[in-house]
Amino acid sequence: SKRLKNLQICRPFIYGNIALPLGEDQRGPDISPDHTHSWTIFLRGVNGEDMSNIIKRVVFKLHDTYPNATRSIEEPPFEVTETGWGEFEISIRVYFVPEASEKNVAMYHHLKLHPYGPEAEQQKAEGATVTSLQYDEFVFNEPTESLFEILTKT
Ligand code: SLL
Repeated sequence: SKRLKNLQICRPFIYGNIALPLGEDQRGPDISPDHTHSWTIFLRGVNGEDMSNIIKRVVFKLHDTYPNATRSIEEPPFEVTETGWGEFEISIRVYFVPEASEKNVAMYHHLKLHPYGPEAEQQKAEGATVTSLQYDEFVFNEPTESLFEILTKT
């Protein structure tokens, strides 16, 4: 559809991971004995919205040590939960709904499992959840009329 000149629309979002040390009681037979953490990588709106009005699919590319390392998530919530032992870089590629006529965008997130910094010792002792989040914005320059309608619809 037609593009709206001299207009820019931004949509903030959050992406990142949470991780939790695996307790002995959580280790089922299907969890490898060398795995130390369970973690979730996700992308969502700043207020927890799923953003599926503008996002068609999010592809998370995990480390090659994972089976089927490319995880394509076609429906919200756009997230992957796994267990593992190591930190690595996750590539995240976002595909927008066809109405948007926007190119996909890629970003990277360093999966964080281990606490560090001033609170690290206490967090380790408590087995606390580790969180690593980043704020970013999708910037749509001269959006299509259809994308504009989607974004301004209440
Ligand atoms: C490195 N940082 O660069 C390391 C890689 C890989 C993590 C860490 C195992 C998954 C599985 C897992 O946690 N991989 O067993 O399926 O060399």
